[in-house]
Amino acid sequence: MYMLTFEIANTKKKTCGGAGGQGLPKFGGFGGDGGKVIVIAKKKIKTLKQVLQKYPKQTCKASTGQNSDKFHLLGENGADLIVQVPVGVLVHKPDGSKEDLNYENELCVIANGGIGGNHTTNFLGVKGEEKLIGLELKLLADVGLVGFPNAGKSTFLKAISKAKPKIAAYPFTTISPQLGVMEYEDGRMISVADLPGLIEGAHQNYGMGIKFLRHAERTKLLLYVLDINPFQLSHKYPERSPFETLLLLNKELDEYGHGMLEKPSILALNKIDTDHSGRSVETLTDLIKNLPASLDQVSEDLHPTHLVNFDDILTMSAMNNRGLAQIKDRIREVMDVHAEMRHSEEMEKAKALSKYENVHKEQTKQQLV
Ligand SMILES: Nc1nc2c(ncn2[C@@H]2O[C@H](COP(=O)(O)OP(=O)(O)OP(=O)(O)O)[C@@H](O)[C@H]2O)c(=O)[nH]1
Ligand SMILES: [Mg+2]
Repeated sequence: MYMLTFEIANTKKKTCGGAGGQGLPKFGGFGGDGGKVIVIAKKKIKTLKQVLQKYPKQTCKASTGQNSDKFHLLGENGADLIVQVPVGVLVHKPDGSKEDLNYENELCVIANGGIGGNHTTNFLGVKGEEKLIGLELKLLADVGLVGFPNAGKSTFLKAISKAKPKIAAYPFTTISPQLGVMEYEDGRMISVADLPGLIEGAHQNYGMGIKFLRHAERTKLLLYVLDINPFQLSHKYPERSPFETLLLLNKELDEYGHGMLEKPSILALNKIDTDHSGRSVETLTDLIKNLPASLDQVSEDLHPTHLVNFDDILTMSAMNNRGLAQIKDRIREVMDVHAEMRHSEEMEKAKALSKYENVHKEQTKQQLV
């Protein structure tokens, strides 16, 4: 027999797999093995609440292996306990490792059942493993907001949706992802996830933004929010120019991997209301547009290995609602262009595959003739 507990948000739950069935020493009969506990991703399951509803009891059991008896010397194996979870679940395992279930039918065996009684176990059924797991559903938002602390991500979310995130003039105001929905005049809706700020060294586990980046993995577009003013996290950190901050952000996302830099992306230069002469925005935009040549303006340790290639660079004052309509429109356009491109690529692949299959069929036919 084995057990697993899963923790969903703040809910804890235990489930048990089956024990191995008893053997029958007199006739050398083997007990069946206990069932496994398996977690499988299914599109039809939308929320973790559904998982909880399916398993309302504190403890759920998978089947025990059948005992061996005179008429069935080989006891049947116990049925597996198959826990269906939404696609995008992250399974936290007891050893601290995590497993992503990002696709339909992707599964993960949590623990094996106990083996059925046989000569090696004195014909006694063995207990299965006991496991404690956590299930976490990664957010599914269309757009992810990434940026350093204090850049104005939450201010942007508040301005473009009905969400009411906390906003304050100190870093790490947002400590957990926040969701909002942008509505367009024609009824189209695009969801936006505001994520806790990233800091330099985030990929080495500094700060807490990195652990929330997984919520950006499934987004279709990243909106980089950058304060056009210099940023200094604390006296322990050097003051960074906005250009340096952008490069550091790029570097952190690059180190994180998971295709972050390949995602469609827009850069929003925020707080333009503080740039009275307009010169800061101009200088910064020039530096960004002149990448990679402009890298020689900053020290080498700030150079990202791969540079992000923005679909667009726009300016805004999230606080004063300036530039937001344009950003909203561009988000939609860029998302649609990329969706169209992905669609055409898939069609091309499907076409190439069917051509290959036809040629292959033709060749096989000729060989048979
Ligand atoms: N002047 C000006 N201030 C802004 C603007 N946008 C945001 N702010 C201010 O910047 C500060 C930080 O804003 P937040 O929206 O909390 O920043 P954040 O990026 O969510 O920060 P974290 O949650 O710490 O990652 C707040 O004091 C905001 O009022 C802007 O367009 N102009
Ligand atoms: Mg915030």
